[in-house]
Order: sequence, then structure tokens, then C-alpha cells
Amino acid sequence: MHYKCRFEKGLNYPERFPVTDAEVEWSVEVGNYTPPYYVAPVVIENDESVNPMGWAEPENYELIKNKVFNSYCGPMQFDNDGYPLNPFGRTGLKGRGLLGKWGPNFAADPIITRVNANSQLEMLAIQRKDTRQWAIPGGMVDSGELASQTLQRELKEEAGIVLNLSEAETIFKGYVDDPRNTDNAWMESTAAHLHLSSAEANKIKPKAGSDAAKVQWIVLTPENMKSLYADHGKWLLLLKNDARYAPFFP
Ligand code: RP5
Repeated sequence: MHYKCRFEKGLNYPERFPVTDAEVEWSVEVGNYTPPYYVAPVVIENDESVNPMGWAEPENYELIKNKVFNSYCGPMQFDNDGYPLNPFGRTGLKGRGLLGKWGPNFAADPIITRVNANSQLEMLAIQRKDTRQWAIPGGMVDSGELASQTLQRELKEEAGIVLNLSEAETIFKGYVDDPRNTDNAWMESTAAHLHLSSAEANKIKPKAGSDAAKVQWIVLTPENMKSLYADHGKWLLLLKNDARYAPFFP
């Protein structure tokens, strides 16, 4: 069940229509469900049907009604007008909000860890400029790009470091409970993990890129993981299923 995209919102979003836990699933009839429609001005400015340099799909859905959707969550659902429906159910907001694509918007998240001098597991994190929350230095998959390429590019753009991620292990692939999600547009991501030895970690010199306010190693305490952006803390907890990292999660 998603929570952040019912109880949080993207910058300048209108209030979401209240959705109780019992009302989340589309299969549950909710007679008076009238969420506001919102698309952010920046998405309209980047509408590719009007702006050749734009990164957003047309706001006029008719122009892409033959789009073939692919979601990590499996077969998609559509409403009576043909708009894609969030696979995790109602969010209290229609339209795309800040997201450029109808349906899934794909991202990739490189998780880089090390053990610090106090024997604690740390992750290389960025502080996002939009919500000021700490996050994995991930970002959107560009058109024509593979998620594996996005991992590498985002690590360089957001955290200023170049690492060979070919040995990184994919630990998550699927829906992200992102505060920007709506009923018709949502985030999906691939998160891949690479652990660095102290010697390898000492060699890199992280530097915050354009989308990041700060970059630094943060200790993976339960409190830190809870306050990370979107589902990032949940993915890090998956590391405790791996015997190599389980001792760091008491
Ligand atoms: C999250 O948003 C993803 O997990 C990824 O970290 C991020 C991508 O969006 P931007 O950072 O490009 O805004 O859902």
C-alpha cells in the first residue's frame, strides 16, 4: 500500500483528495471520489508536442493514446477515458503533477555503501533540493538510455563520482511510493547496490551536482532510513537479508 503519495505532495501541488486505507484499491467502489486535476507549469512548458526541446509527453492525451505502456508492475489498468491508472491505487490527485510521462516514469538509483571507522554501515547520500530530504543519488532514465547507464550518469551528475557499477547488484525493481505520484503518473525504479572497501571509498571525492544541495556519507541508522526520500529507506532495509550486511541491522 502506498502512503507518501496520499499524505505528502510535490512542490505546489493542490491538497490531495483524502483516501483512506480501505479506499486505496481501484476495485473498491468509492462513490464520491473527486480528486483535483493537476499538471505542473514546468510539465506544460516542456510538452514535447509544442516544445521540440521538451522532456514531457503531450498534455493532450489524444496525441499519445496509442502509446504502448510497459510497467515493472505488470499489466496496466486504465480508466473509462483510457488514462493509465496507478497500479497501487488511488492517490487523491489526477493528472501528472510534476511527472513528465503518463503512466510509469522510470528512474535508476545507485546505492553506494562503505563501513566507516566506527564499524557502521554508511551510504553515499544527496540532500535533494526540492524536499531537502536525504536520498539515494538517483534520477530519471533518459529516452533511449538503459537503467544501467542511468545509474552511472546520475552518480556522476548528482554526487560527482565515477565508479564502475558493472558489479552492482540490483536489489529492487518496481513501483516507488514517491510524493509526486498521481492517479495517472507514477515513479518506478531500479536500485542497484555496490559496496566499497575502505580503500576504494577513500579514493572517491564526492561533490554535490546541480540537483543536489549536499552530498555526504550517512550512517544507516533506523532513524536515518525512515526519513529518507520516497521508498529509499525501505530498499536499504533489504540489505539486511544479505548475510554480509545483516550484522549492521540489529
Ligand atoms: C525517486 O525519484 C527515485 O527513486 C529517484 O531517486 C528519484 C528520481 O527523480 P529526480 O531525482 O530526478 O527528481 O522516485
